[in-house]
Amino acid sequence: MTADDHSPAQNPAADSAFLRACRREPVPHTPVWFMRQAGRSLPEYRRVREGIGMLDSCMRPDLVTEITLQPVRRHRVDAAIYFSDIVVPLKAIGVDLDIKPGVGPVVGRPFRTREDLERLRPLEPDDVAYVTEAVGMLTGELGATPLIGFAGAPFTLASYLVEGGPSRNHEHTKAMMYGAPELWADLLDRLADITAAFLKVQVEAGASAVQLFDSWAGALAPEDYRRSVLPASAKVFGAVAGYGVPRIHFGVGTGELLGAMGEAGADVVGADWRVPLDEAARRIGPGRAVQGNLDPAVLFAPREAVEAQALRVLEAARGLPGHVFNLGHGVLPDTDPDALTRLVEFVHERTVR
Ligand code: 1CP
Repeated sequence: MTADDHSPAQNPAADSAFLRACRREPVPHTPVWFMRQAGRSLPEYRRVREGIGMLDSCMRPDLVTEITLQPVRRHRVDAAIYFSDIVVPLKAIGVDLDIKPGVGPVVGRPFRTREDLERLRPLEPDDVAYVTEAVGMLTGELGATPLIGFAGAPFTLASYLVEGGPSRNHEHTKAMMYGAPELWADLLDRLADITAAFLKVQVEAGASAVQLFDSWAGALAPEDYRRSVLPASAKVFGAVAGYGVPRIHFGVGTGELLGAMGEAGADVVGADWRVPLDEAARRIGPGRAVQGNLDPAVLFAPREAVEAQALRVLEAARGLPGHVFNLGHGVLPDTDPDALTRLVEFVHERTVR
């Protein structure tokens, strides 16, 4: 698809509340979707995944389509997010990794030296033909509901590759960033190209927006983020700028980084629950919409408490020229699905214009 294919005449989702909010246009109601809405808490998800490995399920367009649609059917969210994982493009170019149940991505041989970079070849669309097929099936089914494509940001992907798996302190990653800055820059640059190629596949197949997950960027001091990470993320956003689809940038614990993240080139910047949205918008700067930011743990409280906290988010966002309601991080696995459905209804009812 080209930029023209994403025009209102070509894309039935172009006039949706979600895309309008991303473009900072007036909306009929505040749009809402949830990070990690696909999978996680839904019994119908567990049923279709039974006996099928996570990465295997990401390569089956029929399963991807079904799992992506499940939360749209059940919760009536304003956008679908493509069911996949941030390590799928790395697997697709032959990196020896797996997603272990209850753990997350685990890399066979962690990346520590220059020779390791040779294991990162460019991503070609044919490497992920199943993505093109699944996005095509999905846009047909979704009609006026937009589909969000996504990828992991270079820093967050690098953390999995260098540590070899999930990490609390990112110590090997930071050791490379501080101790071997040229190797680090080359690693992030390669990851930026792979990430950009992966997002392009999704947009060209019909995704209406993209989100770059830099989940672990909040582990960095602002100066280090600016010098050692921002250039690679900016390269990704630049590479997909020409399609005219909204680009969303998100990380956890990024209160001190929001200004820098706002400069990386996204149209929408997400914030977690630690910063009120009005303050987040001030830090992000003008010309960007904001996404967020209900604490996902709030959903474990009684309905009245969830609604009170959701209202706090809506109050903080009042008057901002573009707000996409979301959680401040992904849906927690034990969340009651009905609490999510009720929250979607509540946000819609409270914000009807
Ligand atoms: O949003 C959705 O519903 C689509 C599905 C999706 C997304 C957007 C999955 C499925 N993964 C992701 C992104 C992702 N994966 C991120 C960024 C978002 C975030 O911060 O939550 C990250 C950091 C990962 C890495 C990952 N994959 C983890 C986290 C591990 C850690 O470091 O703490 C885990 C547990 C996975 C596995 C995974 N990804 C997705 C699912 C459904 C699962 C569980 C797989 C299983 O065992 O069945």
